[in-house]
Amino acid sequence: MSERTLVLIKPDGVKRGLIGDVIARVERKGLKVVAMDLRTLDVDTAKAHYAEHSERPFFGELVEFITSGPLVALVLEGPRAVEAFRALAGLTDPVKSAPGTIRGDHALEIGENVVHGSDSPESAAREIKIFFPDRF
Ligand code: IDP
Repeated sequence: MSERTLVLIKPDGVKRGLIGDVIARVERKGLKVVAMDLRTLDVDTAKAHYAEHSERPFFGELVEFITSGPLVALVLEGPRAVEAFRALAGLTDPVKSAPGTIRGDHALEIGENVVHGSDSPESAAREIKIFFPDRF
């Protein structure tokens, strides 16, 4: 059974030239890229994407960061794609993330952890609708 997940290569990842590295890991794993777009988010889209964090103290910072420059939005497809990409990404805190994961290899700060991946198939469906409203 195939599943879809929404992945973002966040502005820090794009700025640091990590688009190719992230996509190479995804493809090496066997996940398929079925949509891809480089864009800079407006504040409303960023707030909608991170709505579940709206009451958190770091929400303002999060929205400011994710709108700070171009990001790459991807839809990946494959068996257990949500879980498969989260395993590639590593933990939210890059310092606690194992070497060999995207965050474990490339980041030190929670706020600048290179990638986003949906945390459940339900979140994936919601997030894919935000980023690619007409595609799926
Ligand atoms: P996830 O991206 O690993 O699913 P979430 O808990 O959904 O992690 O948090 C969303 C994003 O918010 C994280 O990727 C991280 O960049 C940022 N974030 C989470 N906790 C903090 C924090 O305590 N300070 C600053 N940013 C945070």
